[in-house]
Amino acid sequence: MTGAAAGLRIQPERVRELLRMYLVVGSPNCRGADPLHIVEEALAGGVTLVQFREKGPGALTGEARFALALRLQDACRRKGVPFIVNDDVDLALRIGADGVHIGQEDESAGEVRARIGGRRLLGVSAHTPEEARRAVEQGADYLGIGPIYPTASKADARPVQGTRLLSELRSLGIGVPMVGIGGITAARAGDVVRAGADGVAVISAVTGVPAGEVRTGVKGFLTKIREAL
Ligand code: 3NM
Repeated sequence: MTGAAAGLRIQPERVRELLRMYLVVGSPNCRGADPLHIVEEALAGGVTLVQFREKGPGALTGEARFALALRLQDACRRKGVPFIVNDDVDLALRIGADGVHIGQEDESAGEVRARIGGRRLLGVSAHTPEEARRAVEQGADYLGIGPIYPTASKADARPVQGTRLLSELRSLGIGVPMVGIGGITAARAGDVVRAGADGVAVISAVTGVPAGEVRTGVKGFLTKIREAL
């Protein structure tokens, strides 16, 4: 990346704050509830970043998927919370999203960074120190590390790794912003942060509870995260 492009990047300390309580959501995770309602409640509870991940059985496609992305993004904009898109760079650019999150199976981080420019957030899932280093070299703003605990929300999740990789990356001196993901509950959030994560990314602990409990659930997460920082 050129110096000028690097200069546009979101500052790491700001990225760390955005990762504190990171909601990953798509309609298949909402168990029949309106995803917009779940996202609005989660925003009211204080989520700091939202990722649109419309994947898995029953996932919307085409214009319905596009329309849902716009509705959720609009709710996030009203609260000043960044909205990013999983995998689909075309969708992210079409809606003017705040960033993209990619896995190791998707386009390379370098290719995605070139497409989205310096100002948008780029997150990359990493499972080894080598993957972590490569993602950072290619322009990732943050790393997603998981699955920390068993998860039912991702069919092709890698083997559970506990908090080991988070601590290993920190002990190797890799200081990039990182978020833990996979099976994280409020009760476990403190352990994930103490192992070196800047925050936690969750699906089911927020989207899988009754809609009336989402807001207090998110607040409970934030309490545990703040205690552990
Ligand atoms: N990515 P839940 S685990 C989307 O390991 C995702 O990279 C993972 O959902 C990874 O909070 C996961 O319900 C699912 O366990 C997280």
